[in-house]
Amino acid sequence: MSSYLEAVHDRVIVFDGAMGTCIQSKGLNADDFGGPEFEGCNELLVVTRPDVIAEIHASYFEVGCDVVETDTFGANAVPLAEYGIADRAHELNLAAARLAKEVAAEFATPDRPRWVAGSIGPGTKFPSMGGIRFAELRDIYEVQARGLLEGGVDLFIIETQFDLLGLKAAVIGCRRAMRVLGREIPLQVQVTIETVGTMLPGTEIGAALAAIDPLRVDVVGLNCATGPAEMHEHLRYLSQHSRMPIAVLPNAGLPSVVDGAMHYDLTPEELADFHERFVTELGVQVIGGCCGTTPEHLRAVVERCATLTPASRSPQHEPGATSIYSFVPFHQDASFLIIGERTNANGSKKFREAMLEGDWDTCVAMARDQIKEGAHVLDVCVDYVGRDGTTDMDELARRLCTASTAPLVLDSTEPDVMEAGLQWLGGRAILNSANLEDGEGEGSRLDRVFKLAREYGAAVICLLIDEQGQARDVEWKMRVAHRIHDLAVNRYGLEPSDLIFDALTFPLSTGDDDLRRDGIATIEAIRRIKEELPGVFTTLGVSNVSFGLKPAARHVLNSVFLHECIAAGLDSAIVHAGRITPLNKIPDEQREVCLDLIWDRRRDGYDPLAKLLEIFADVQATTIEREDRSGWPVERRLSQRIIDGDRDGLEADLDEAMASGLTPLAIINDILLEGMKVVGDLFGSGEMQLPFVLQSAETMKAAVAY
Ligand code: THG
Repeated sequence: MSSYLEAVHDRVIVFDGAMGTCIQSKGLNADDFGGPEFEGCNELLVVTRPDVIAEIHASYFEVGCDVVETDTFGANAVPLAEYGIADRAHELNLAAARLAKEVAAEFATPDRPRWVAGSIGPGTKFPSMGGIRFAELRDIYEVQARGLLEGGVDLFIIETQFDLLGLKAAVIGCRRAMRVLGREIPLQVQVTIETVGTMLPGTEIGAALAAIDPLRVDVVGLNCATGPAEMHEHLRYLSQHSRMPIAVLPNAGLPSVVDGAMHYDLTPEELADFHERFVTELGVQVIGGCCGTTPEHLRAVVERCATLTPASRSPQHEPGATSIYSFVPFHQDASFLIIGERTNANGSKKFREAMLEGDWDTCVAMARDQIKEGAHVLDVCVDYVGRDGTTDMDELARRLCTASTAPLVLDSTEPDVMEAGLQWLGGRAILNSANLEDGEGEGSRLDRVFKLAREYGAAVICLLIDEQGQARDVEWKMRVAHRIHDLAVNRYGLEPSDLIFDALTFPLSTGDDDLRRDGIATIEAIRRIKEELPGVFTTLGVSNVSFGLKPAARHVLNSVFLHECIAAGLDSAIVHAGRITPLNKIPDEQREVCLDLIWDRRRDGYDPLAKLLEIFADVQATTIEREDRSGWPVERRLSQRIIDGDRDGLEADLDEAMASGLTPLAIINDILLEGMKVVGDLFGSGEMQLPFVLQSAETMKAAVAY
């Protein structure tokens, strides 16, 4: 283990305070930056005024800080390009790291080491919003990380991250740099929670933790945006749930503007008060300061906190998936994890046709409808013969990464298609699926999917298929399950809770004698997987069981089969959420016949399958209607459209309003703007996230244009 991580486990570690606001207080001029065109580019100072930066580092070591951060927060090609010096990223990181290491060497003694953290900021582009592509950003971070590593930094601090996708690009970029240079150092990752209580796109702390945990970084934490008071609740969450040590580097309070300049009010003693509580009550192990904190702040923090003993924690790690908004645990207390099946080019004609036409709005609307119907997670499959799946996945995932509040299951036979999706998802996705169809060698499907899962921090659905095909009986299913589990854990370093086993079922609807007992084998396998492989989860594509039957019979058989599987321990299922019927709503006769079919209770003169077909001979499927708004006054329909961001049919409603005598201006001012006001309130109170506000704004724009 690195000496830094050993120290983190032994005692409280104190980082330095602000770099940026300290530089500002030095009153530097254009010449100090190397010319007026470079003024404000703090990262250049490591070559133009290394004395100033060295002095700041020294001022923090002098007051007793253990770690200083390099002056490289914005030293990657994206922010540097704003000064026309993107090509100097490597040079500046190398110089900054060497400079900080020289200062650290002056202070370090054999029993008092001092460390240098290579600072990696978020840059100025937002990959989740399409401002820059994941792969480009990852490669840019790799260059920065190589410079820092070559300059000798002791750890990376990926900080002030407001977009989980950018954070992931930074982590993967650092890992690639470490692999190339053959030197492993710890990764400390810190996100920024705004005063509204989420990260900038609306990311909750639980979502951030669930995305970061499977990246297997060494320390997780918070910095910037607010003072320590506003961080308390988020730190409490980390304290209760994070398996990693926790870092907190707050600003010196919320900034205010005094005489046209940012001003931070928190005094050194106040900062020390907060840190003392964070350490002794929440078990925080790494502390320091961000904007507005000075050596005087850190002196007080060191004096008060350096010798404290952090409270001991017993964090409850919860396995799950996450969108960039909120966390969904795999284990659902009162339900099963509902995976929506409709966003599938093979499983829905409507979805397939929309995809083939490039009608992505319809694809996205189908995703959102499933969430309204109760899906917790969405299965997304674009596989279609003759299409380039990576392009289709790219188009779809770039939209769903912000438009879907639910996390995604990337369903494809092609690992490249999965990766095209992963490159848009800042949260934690599930890969569907790995199996042993083509063995376990290098480059096999299982090998590629498990490597993607490790690199991007995804979970994996594992199908019980081996070189001989889909496992039919229980013993075969269990052999495959154990084999995949052992490979995942021992060879790929995945954890049991990263794995979701799919025991697979053949249709019970064919009448084929060979398949009659397949439902039983599936249920028994679910029970044994939960028993023999502790920590793993289970899932099932339930609708497969009823292929070929008419819709009404399918809904009932699917619902009854799902119920039997859940009773055996099934954690999740891929279903049409709106079509699952609770058992008590299914008439007894239908339920009994489905149970007889599932458990293969044929008797002389009684075949449950024949009986099922007979019962449903003239039953039509009931469809669940969308809320009927036709009775609403047109004013109410229009303002609701703005709130929902629903453009489908907008023009007809506008025509109707104008025909009723309302002027366009009155419609805008009295109806549409009322809707926007509601949107504003929902956003302000945190109930609506930014991308949905944008949808509403787009609808508003379309209405005004019309
Ligand atoms: N296990 C795992 N993944 C899977 C499956 C599985 N992914 C795909 C599939 N099986 C689960 N998804 C579906 C999606 C739709 C249907 C069945 C399974 C379905 N669709 C209707 C039909 O085809 O009749 C609706 C058609 C329409 O609306 O056009 O039944 O087992 N891991």
